[in-house]
Amino acid sequence: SSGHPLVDGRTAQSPLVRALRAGTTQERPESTPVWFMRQAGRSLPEYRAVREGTTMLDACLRPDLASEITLQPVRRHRVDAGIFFSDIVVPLRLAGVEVDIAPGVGPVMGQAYRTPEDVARLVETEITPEALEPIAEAVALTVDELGTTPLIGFAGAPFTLAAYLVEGRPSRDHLAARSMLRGDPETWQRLVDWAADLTGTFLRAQVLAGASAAQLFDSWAGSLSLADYLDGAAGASTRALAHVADLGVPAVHFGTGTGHLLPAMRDVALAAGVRDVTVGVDYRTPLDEAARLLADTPPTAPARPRHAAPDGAQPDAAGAVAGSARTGVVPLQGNVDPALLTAPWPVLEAHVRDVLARGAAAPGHVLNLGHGVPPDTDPDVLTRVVELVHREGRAAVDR
Ligand code: 1CP
Repeated sequence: SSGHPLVDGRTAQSPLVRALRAGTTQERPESTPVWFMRQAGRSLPEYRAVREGTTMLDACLRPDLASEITLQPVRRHRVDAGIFFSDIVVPLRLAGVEVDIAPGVGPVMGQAYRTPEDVARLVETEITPEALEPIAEAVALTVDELGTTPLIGFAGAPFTLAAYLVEGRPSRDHLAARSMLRGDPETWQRLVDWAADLTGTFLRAQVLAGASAAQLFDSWAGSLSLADYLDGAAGASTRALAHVADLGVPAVHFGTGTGHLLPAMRDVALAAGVRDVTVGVDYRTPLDEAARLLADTPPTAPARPRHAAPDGAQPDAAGAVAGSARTGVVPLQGNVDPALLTAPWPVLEAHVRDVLARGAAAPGHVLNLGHGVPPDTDPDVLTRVVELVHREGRAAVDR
């Protein structure tokens, strides 16, 4: 293999990349692509076996392990994409910030960053190019193995990262973070701008090393009102995505509980100069309703692509973006309810068919869960969902 898989054409015709580009090409792939957030991890016995004796963050920084864990669900389920095995707090660790992932809990910081002085010290840290080497090496190993299957690189959005930093650990309502956002907007802005560059650097390293798409996870953005999102999170997320906009990869912007934020999340990515924007939708908002919400709230600023198409696939990219900007509807990713993975198969099957039917309302659809795979999921159920989607997606196109 040589060069970047998207640029040298290896992944450009994959169902995933074509679905993510369908907003500008207006061409759906013949079968609906499917992958699962948190497809690697505790639901897989082979994951538990290779992770044994290694902490989560150490596993993320060992290229052989990170690559193997990324490939496991692709081999097992035949999903249409790998998602790089890492975590949204890895760039913090790479910058030397004290952070651990506590089993069964999630990211725990060495301290909570709550005062202007805390934040002033934090923003002095940065990622050196050498610190990114294990990430680039793991991605390169992985895309060599994946061949024509695209790898999705990802990073946490500044708000979600800042929520962990200010709270110091996982929280439900993110009260301390929201208090800083409104109570000390200057310190807050310093924090999220720093987080944007940190997480953007991490994402860019993955794309440069061979990821064919980028996903920004703003998992906790749903705890913000639209006004707080626009004032305290959107600008920093645009700043993060601007780190990859010139590279020409499609981007997915995902959050949970974000029914009220979907148009704003689309606009954040368009404002960064990302040409192919997909919005990730959680299980609470049916996809046809999400498409309607996006259509009813067209982008506020005209989309202006900053770059040429990397593979010459879209000669009329600027005009196509203007088209999608006019209607406001972009491809959607989602949104099978993870709770139904443990329901009787006929219930899950009917739900997946319903999600596929509603996904037809968007110019492109990537089937996924509305949030991550729960750790107690039977992996055979996931394989069965992949088989169903591939069968049904094809039939839907044939109709
Ligand atoms: O020991 C273990 O097995 C740790 C469990 C685990 C795993 C497998 C954590 C801790 N992170 C991960 C990997 C991970 N994290 C991936 C891997 C790739 C894949 O999807 O297969 C990804 C994409 C993430 C991203 C991530 N980490 C997010 C965004 C996605 C989401 O689920 O919303 C968030 C919020 C985190 C923080 C985090 N890391 C780990 C946990 C349990 C959490 C959530 C904690 C909380 O509830 O606040």
